[in-house]
Amino acid sequence: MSPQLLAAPLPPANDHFTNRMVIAMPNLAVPIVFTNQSVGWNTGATKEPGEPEHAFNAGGKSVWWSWTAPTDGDVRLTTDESTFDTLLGVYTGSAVSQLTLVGHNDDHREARTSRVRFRARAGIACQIAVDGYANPGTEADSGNLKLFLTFLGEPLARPPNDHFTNATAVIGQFAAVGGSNVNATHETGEPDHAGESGKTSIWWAWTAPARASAPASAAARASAARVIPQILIQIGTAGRS
Ligand SMILES: [Ca+2]
Ligand SMILES: [Ca+2]
Repeated sequence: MSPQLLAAPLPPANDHFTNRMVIAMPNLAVPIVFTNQSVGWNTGATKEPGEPEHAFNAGGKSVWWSWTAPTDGDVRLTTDESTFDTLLGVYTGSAVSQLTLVGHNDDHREARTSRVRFRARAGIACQIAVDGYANPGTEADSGNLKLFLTFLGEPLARPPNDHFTNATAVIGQFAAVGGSNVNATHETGEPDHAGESGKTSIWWAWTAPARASAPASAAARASAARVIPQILIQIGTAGRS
């Protein structure tokens, strides 16, 4: 049998930032709801000089897309259903070495795919990188990828207690509350909750009653000791939607 030469895989067409694929927007009525699925691969892709590390990982096999929001609105990007351990980065800017981070993520599921939520501004191009996770000293992971984009344009109905300053007051020693975090947002400077970057938090504020009878049991007294005035209780998604 004659020896066969195995050719290295050709880099994908959108390997370099300057060759990023544009996700086209059709003309849609306001408020705009838009979904898009892009497919591709990063096998044979490279990392360019000055390119940032996506989601704090060295990566090494990035491919690029560009998408411009027609109005302000909410964006959700995922690499779910990709066949490898992805990194996802979203930026603004026009040079690979001078990008401003919008959001990035390594894993949001056990499958090691990625998800980023962010607020888009009308007419501002979002530069989207999908890379493969690289363990130290190893090549970046690679394979076939899917990039899902969901855009909900303004005007959007927000929960009344979306913002910290609009926390809904909870009254009384015993209370049960409900609400919805659909279309809720993550404010500038807001921390991650329980280690998750859910991005869709809503807020309540509860003040412990000034006078309360002493709990009878030791366990109840210990619980009461942890109650301090002006505790702000929040709930938000854990990023599993
Ligand atoms: Ca690249
Ligand atoms: Ca990952």
